[in-house]
Amino acid sequence: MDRPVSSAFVGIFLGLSVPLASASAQDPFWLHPYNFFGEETALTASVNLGDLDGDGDLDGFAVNGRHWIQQDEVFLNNGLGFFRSARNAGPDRATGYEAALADLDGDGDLDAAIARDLLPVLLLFNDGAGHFSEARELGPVAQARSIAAADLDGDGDLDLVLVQRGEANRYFLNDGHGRFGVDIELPGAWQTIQVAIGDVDGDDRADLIFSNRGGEGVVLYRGLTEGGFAEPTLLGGELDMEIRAIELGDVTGDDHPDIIAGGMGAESLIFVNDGDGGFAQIERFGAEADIVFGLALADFNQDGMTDIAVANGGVRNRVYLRDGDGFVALEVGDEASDSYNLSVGDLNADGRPDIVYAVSEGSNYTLINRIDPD
Ligand SMILES: [Ca+2]
Ligand SMILES: [Ca+2]
Ligand SMILES: [Ca+2]
Ligand SMILES: [Ca+2]
Repeated sequence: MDRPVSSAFVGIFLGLSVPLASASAQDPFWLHPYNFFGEETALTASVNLGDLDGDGDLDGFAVNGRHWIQQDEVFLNNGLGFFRSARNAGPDRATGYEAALADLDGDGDLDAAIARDLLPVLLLFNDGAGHFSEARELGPVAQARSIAAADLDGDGDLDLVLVQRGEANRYFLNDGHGRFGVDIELPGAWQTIQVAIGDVDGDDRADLIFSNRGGEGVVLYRGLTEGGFAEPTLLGGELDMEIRAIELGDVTGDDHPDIIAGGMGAESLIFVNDGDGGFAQIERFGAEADIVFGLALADFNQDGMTDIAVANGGVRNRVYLRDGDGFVALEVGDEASDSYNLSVGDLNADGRPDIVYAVSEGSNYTLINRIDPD
């Protein structure tokens, strides 16, 4: 059963919205009262985007609870970029940090694999209309913090990489029908929080990059052409900084994916890809005030250069627009928010990438991109 989104909250907010309304005419990232969604008590850890009900617009899949027990939710886009109705995702309340949205069973719709704290992964299969009632568990009980889907073995179906804080991270190979009979532990164990996947060295094999808490740095596992992964490499040596967020994408403009690592009380890092998947050069960006829990990449101002949006815990969120060799910083979003993660996608189909912030102790919200192309 679908339910309307947060009308009580919006009503209260509208009564107090004078500063917002006056600022909104100029804001490059528009925060309308209808952009807030989800209960403030839901402890949302992440909201991922995908067309879940098959009507062509991007919907949100919110994983709620973190290491407490809450109900995950699907938020449906009304076609104009607003999440105005919600439904439960999955049959039960549980812990949870993140969902990978991918067609796991090969029937053409997006399914969800959810990383849950001290519970196995939950696989939820989409009926094609955005209902996730068929559930199956996968893997061991661990402090799962993140999960991502990619074709790791090159057989055309989407496999899963699971982050297990304090234990070996692992991956599961798909048989093409959403069954994951192969479960492999990667060597090494860290306080891993996030994973990014992509081909950094151009051999058409997916490589894995993990970010670790506690000053344990950033670790790269190269995918091997014969299958499996090489022994891990620690990037940048002993970095002596707290890193939770990791992303992969070409920021320097040479078409080779760079590795972006978020700083917490420190500037963030770009490990610059030398074109062969070497990362000896490190650039810094951002502010020492940033407390980066999440990173997302997009060309927000459509100038051909990739920009970086960060989700900050306890301080203002920021978007860093790439400008030559540096960045121009924009403060964005709700001043009061304490963001835990973010996603990027074109919510209102105007060609401009918008932002969704997941707020653990407050309402989630979207920001509609209104930057005119250069
Ligand atoms: Ca949709
Ligand atoms: Ca499917
Ligand atoms: Ca595969
Ligand atoms: Ca740009």
